[in-house]
Amino acid sequence: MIDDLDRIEQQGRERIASAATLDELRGVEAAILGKRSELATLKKCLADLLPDERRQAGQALNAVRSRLAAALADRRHELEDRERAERFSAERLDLTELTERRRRGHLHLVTQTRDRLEDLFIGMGFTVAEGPEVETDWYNFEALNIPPAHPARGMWDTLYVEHGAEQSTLLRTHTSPVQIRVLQAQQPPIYSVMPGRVYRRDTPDASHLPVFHQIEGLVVDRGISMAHLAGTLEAFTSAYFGGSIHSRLRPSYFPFTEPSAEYDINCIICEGSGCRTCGQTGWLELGGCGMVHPNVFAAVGLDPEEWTGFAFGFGIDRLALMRHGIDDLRELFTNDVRFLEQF
Ligand code: FA5
Repeated sequence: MIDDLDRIEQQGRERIASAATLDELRGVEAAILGKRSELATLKKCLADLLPDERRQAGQALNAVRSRLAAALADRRHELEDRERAERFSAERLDLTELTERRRRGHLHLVTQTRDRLEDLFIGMGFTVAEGPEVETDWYNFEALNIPPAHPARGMWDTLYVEHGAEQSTLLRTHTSPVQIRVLQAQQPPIYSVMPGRVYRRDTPDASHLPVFHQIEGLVVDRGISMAHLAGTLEAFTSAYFGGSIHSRLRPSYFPFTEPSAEYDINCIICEGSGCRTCGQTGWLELGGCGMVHPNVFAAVGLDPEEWTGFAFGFGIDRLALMRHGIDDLRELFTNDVRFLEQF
């Protein structure tokens, strides 16, 4: 039996050493220490031996069993360490390599333009305010001197939200309702710009999108005149476009300003000769403006005899277009990375 035990231990150690994975090792363990192993069979034979022999053989058998169990445990630790190391190296992420190889993203051109416009107006002494994109009819129209059924409502093809009374809640069609919110929240003097996203049922083309961005401007103080408006727009134009661009104010109509004007610049795509971006006119309309209408002051309880002001609303997307010589607004939102990464 002792010879058998030596052989079993020898063979057992060889099998343990050659197990290459934890799964294989579990198989080896069952084969050398399990119920059907040679050791288990030998243990059953102990009963046939004389008591002295049985004790000796039993001790020898238990010693082999525990040495094999120890060898199994050592090998298990070795294999666990090796498998863990292999898993770590397979899952390893070299972050330094990642930042070198993959280029980092950056802000979208429209966001960059909005930030730039904010900086520019802050530099001119304005503060920045924001308002909600889902608005009530009162803020978007009524408080701006556009009562229900007023023909001027046709200037903004409106998207309504199913909330409250019919047509009482809408996606704001311009940033002008934020003028009202600013006028309600603070006392003049006010020098504020209000950027944000706006919505209209406009069919997309080279210069129109159904979802676009505007930046509203509002100045309310004593003794503000149209000359202040023209001077501010002039200063803005050269700060934003840098000298080479000419602008004009064209008489227009907005219910919330009187007098009103359109602010146009000469189209930089065709340099004034006419193209699809400027609708063959040579000029691109960037915004509306004018002197705040007395009815707007009345809606927020300000005395129009005491306070005067001007307001403007520019299309941020069109400003981005003209500054970077892009000929189609839709390019901004097809999100082709090859296009966007140029800016
Ligand atoms: C307005 O929205 C007025 N609230 C502007 C205003 C504010 C006037 C304060 C007076 C005082 P208008 O609908 O013209 O006006 O739009 C202003 C600008 O938004 C346009 O000149 C244009 O630059 C931009 N814009 C208008 N519609 C679109 C569109 N569908 N896609 C992209 N830009 C647009």
